[in-house]
Amino acid sequence: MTAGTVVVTGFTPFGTHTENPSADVVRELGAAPGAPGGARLVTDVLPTSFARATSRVRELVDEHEPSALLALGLAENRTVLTVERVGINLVDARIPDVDGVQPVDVPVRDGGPDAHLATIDVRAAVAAARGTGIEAETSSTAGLYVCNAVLYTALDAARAASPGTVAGFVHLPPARDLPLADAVRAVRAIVASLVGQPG
Ligand code: PCA
Repeated sequence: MTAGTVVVTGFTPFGTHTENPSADVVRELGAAPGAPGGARLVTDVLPTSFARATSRVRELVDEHEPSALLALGLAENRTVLTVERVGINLVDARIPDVDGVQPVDVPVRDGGPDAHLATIDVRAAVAAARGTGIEAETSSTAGLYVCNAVLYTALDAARAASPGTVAGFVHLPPARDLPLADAVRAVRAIVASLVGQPG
């Protein structure tokens, strides 16, 4: 079996942030020669917009039918890399998104299941990140903002349109807690773990 296509996404800055390490990691991954684990890598930086990020994720799944989709985002209040276990069908935005939209207590998808468990091997992803020498943990909440909406939507889209696709989400702490080079190495190792190959 070949490693197939892996889609890795980051997010634009949002709120008061002028940078988003998830976009920086995605740009570095896309620019580096040799995709992790021999996969065909597709990278994209999503706008931190509920409407545009979720529709783009659906397009990426439909267009590439990837073997794996890994979305990355910034968790401003965490100090270590976390691999999310679940996306839930609820939005409660504490700040407006980049389109100025601030949904409160609405579903990600009307009528969708309450939650989707991540379909990547979460423990293997944590182990892969730790194997590069950094701290990493599982997380049981991706929040109720755009990151959770993207994880839920990726899992929802994969289930409907591309059942061979596993999907998951990694929250990165701010760069002061995880320098860019370390984050890139850890994410490369996670991507390699998704396709069952050494990094
Ligand atoms: N973090 C936000 C949205 C975009 C990002 O990088 C979140 O955790 O929902």
